[in-house]
Amino acid sequence: MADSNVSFPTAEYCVTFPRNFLWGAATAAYQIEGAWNEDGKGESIWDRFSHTEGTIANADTGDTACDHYHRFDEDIELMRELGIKAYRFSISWPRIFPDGKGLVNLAGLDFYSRLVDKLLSAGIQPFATLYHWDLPQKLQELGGWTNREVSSHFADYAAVISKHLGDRVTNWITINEPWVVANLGFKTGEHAPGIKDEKVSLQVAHHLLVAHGKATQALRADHAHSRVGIALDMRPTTPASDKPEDIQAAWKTWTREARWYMDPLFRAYYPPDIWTEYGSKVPHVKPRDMSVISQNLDFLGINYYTRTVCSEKGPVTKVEGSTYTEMGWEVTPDAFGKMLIEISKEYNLPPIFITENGAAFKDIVGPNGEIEDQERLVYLRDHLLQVRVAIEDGVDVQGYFVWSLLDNFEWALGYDKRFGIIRVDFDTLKRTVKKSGHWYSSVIKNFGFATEKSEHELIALTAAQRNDRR
Ligand code: IFM
Repeated sequence: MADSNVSFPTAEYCVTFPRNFLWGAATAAYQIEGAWNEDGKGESIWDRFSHTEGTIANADTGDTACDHYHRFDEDIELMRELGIKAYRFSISWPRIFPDGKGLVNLAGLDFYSRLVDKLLSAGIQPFATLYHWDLPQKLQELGGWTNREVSSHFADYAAVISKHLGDRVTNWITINEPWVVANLGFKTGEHAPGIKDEKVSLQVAHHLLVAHGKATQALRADHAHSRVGIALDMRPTTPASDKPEDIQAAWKTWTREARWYMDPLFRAYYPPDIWTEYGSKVPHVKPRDMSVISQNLDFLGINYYTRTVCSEKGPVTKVEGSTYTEMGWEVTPDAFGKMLIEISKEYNLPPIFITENGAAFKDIVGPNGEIEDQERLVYLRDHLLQVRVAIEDGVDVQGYFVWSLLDNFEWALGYDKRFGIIRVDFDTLKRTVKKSGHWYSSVIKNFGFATEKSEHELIALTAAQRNDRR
């Protein structure tokens, strides 16, 4: 790999992380693998959805994506060269069970077995996610997540995966972003399977939590040393003003999106205030469900991208003076650090991994093919700084996974939104490490990074960090 061409600002401060902090990168099966119908894989709801006209920008599909299925050796080699210590990937359920249940597809298991072996031989710890949204289409035909039975099929799938990979994989994430699955898949319909019904979405959210609980038990059954967590997308909310109505709007949004999952997982109940407000839309909960959902976790995965500013009239989409990513998401690192500190005080949490954090920006390819994605670099740096601040404040953050290793299929938005620290040319499938990737590599090697002496950063730095002066 070519030498890093990262130039640092004139450094006044060095932000250093604990030596055992785990530096990772994340992806998901449907977004990168391609090979949608190869080697016995079944159809997923995302195959079906993306093959349906009018669902995805530019009519993009995940049919080929980054072709990681055939190029995983190259991708792992790139990670090894960058010094990445952990890789969070997801397993495609229909690659293992083409019908969602019943017969196992050995070729699918073999793919993930080879992937894990290759990771371990490169010195990279695998973090496997069992569900990153690609439900087998055959299960959708039985009602998908609206059908409680699917949570039992998920546990059976978890057991098979644990049996075959549990000798080599220790860290598991059951479900990625249940709020997104329930809301974009079943309330707004922007995601597969494209249903628009709030009551249904609340039942789906409950079934996802039950599925998480059952899968946790299944993963631990064969391998007592398994470490299990869930990845929650968390958008802290800020009231648009001091008006009580705006403050209440912010609290309600936070409750619907975050506490609706945090409370069942860590307190064994749904938030009573919003439960009452949902009225007849609340999910049907069976007597033992809350104890299945709330069993101890080994870690909490947090996916963070932005905050939401709330007013009584709804979310504020443009905040004066703020910068925004290509997703239209406000860049808000301070809200990240603050949220980590606040939730750690509010809940009795296990260790935290930042299981996703990153940004989509337009990449400009230079004359020699280089990608100077300074905006992404700054985004990552400022968010990592907040992770460090939270650690200093006593929050037990043990690792960080950049989203994403590769540019990939950004769901309903197709390939236009690039999140990778490695560029993928979707015509040739050539990979090129971006400036942010070289920078991240240097962070890993140096256990931290130099930062400019800006007022913003100085305010953020805690007293102890200030003593880390070079
Ligand atoms: O690409 C997604 C990922 O699949 C889940 N978390 C958010 C990312 C960016 O939108």
